[in-house]
Amino acid sequence: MADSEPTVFPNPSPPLRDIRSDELAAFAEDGVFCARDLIEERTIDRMREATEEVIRDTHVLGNGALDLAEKGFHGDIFVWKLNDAFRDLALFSSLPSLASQLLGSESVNFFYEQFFIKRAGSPVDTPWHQDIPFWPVSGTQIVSFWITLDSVTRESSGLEFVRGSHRWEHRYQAITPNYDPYMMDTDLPPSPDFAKQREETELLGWDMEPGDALVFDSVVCHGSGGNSSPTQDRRALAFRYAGDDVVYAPRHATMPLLWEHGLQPGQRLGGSLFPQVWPHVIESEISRRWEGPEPPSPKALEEFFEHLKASGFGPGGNKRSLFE
Ligand SMILES: O=C(O)CCC(=O)C(=O)O
Repeated sequence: MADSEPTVFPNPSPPLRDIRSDELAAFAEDGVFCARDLIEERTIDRMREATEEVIRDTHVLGNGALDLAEKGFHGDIFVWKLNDAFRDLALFSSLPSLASQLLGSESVNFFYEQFFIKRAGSPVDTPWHQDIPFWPVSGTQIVSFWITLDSVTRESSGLEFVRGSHRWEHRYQAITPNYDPYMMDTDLPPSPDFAKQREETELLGWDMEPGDALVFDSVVCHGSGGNSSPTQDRRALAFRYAGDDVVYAPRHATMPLLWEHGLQPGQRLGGSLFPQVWPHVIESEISRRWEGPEPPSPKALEEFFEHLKASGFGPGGNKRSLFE
């Protein structure tokens, strides 16, 4: 029998630039910084096209559980499992190398990505929150890159952060832009609305251009208003990476994992849902995805929608999910 050809994955793109020491210091001290000129123009162009395509046709929970399309908001998660532009940015771009510089971790795994689209005039705000209470993981080494595909200001729903809040001990209830009860952990208190406490709170926010990225910790408090620009959409992608200390820690009221992952509680992230991306990808973890799109597990999806319906939140939108 002839030996099968080894699979050749794309070489990761080298970063446009490394993370500077002042940026590393801001990440440690403030929990967030705005990295200028981090992402190549051709990647931004590809992701604009891919995002619009995903909103139209290909969704995991978009156009359903995560959308408020009638209010000009679109969101979705784990799109990398279905769309190749999202996959390539997650696994083969400069982000894994940049994440390794930020996390100081021996290896880095891709955690997941999500997008947040607020069309011009969308009133949908992003309630103040920390990210970690949303997730069925624990650990400190998680970094998010919030990549804007459009020019963004506070008026067009630029994110703001409470400086240094990543060092706070307390945790707040995670609240999604559609106030999804599935994700609300009633054991935790709701977050204050820090935008209403500007006098006594140090908020950080930046006007941004495509190619810039907000880089932030999983505990720092952040939020934004709606997009009050009459003409400018606000399209943003958040790609998240995890280091060595991040383990699977299932809890109630956290983001649903709609693919089989085979992890036991306490186990380091890895495998086909959270593949290693630094210092290199592991063929067995991504070979199935390399063959083509990987839809979510029908059973997990069914359970999720049942749960949503039970809490009064059925999938909406014009189209039903492709996977129902
Ligand atoms: O873009 C948004 O409105 C929310 C982004 C966010 O909260 C996040 O990426 O953690």
